[in-house]
Amino acid sequence: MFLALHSEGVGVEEIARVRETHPDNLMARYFDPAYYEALPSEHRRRLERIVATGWQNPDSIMGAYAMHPDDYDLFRPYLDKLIRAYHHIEGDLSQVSDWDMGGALDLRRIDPALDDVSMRVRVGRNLVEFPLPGAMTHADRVALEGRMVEVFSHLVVTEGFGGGYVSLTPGSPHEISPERYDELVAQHRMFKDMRGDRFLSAAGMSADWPHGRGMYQSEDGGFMVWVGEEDHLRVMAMERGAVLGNVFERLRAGLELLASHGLNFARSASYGYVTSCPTNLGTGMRASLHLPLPRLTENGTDVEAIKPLCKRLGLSVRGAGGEHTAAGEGGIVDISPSARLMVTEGEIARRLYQGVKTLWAEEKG
Ligand code: CIR
Repeated sequence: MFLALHSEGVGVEEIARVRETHPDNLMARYFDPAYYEALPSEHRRRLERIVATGWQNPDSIMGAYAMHPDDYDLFRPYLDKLIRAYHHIEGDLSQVSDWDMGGALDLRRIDPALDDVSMRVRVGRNLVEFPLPGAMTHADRVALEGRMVEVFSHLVVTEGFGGGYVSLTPGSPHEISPERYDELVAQHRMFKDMRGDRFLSAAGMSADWPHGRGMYQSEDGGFMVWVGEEDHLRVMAMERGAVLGNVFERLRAGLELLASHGLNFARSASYGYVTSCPTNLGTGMRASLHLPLPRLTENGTDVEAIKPLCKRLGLSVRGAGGEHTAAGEGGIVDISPSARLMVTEGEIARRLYQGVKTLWAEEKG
């Protein structure tokens, strides 16, 4: 086990083996034993924890999770290689935040029939004052939740928000029953038991489950904040309708409100918002919507069929039920712009709109 990495050098051999067997594992591909050996021992210990998920799960595509907000600076000579390879970035790297979408992005302008589309935008955010979830202690997790309960008490009395917070922490005044939790998971509103995810678990992110975990939900259910999952916060807005810009705007306003109550989100000039997983760096954003494409997906039986076209459009596509699922009834697929880094929030919104336009034209033939 890598956990026995307190003796010098253990683990390096494991990583070399993974590099041979799994060349797509970016952690292993770029791991440089000379760089690792040259680090002060305290930093070697820190790096070992970052890469543990990747050699314990050789089929990882990234294989690393940051443990502290400053890891991306401290281990830049190594992590920068993984980040650039994953995000396909050469040359200067900088990230600015800009939510300007250049319009309302009303899907009815593409087709009046697109008036009841399920749209969801989420971002990962982490607070500067805590270690990232993989390195949090039980006390950190409880303290983070306590901090957020205080912030949510303001949202609950803010017009346009309202709602309430539910907790999984045993004994919390906000604790919900296991049945209610299962219901929220089934509705895709609450996150699954993290212990079921071997990638997160190897990184220590499922530790102390279910302590410090919970969710805020607005009165109308359109704005939510997950606490204590892969990032300290997963902030999201969702809506059924036609105006894509409204969902982005709601999320932006919600983030601003959270910040106005003293939350300080970790950021890096090069990599934007700091997230546990290097794949989410930049905007930390995943913006998706459900689009019925029965013709292009052979009545929903073949999501693979549209992958090449989606790739050309810079979109990721998956079944409506999540990764590795078939398309839903009527050929409904989930599409989202793939880029997170070196792209603005507004540009992600425009790419999603443009993607719908192109796919819809193809579908209608
Ligand atoms: C991996 O490296 O494969 C996992 N830690 C998950 C990476 C992020 N997931 C994704 O892009 N679907």
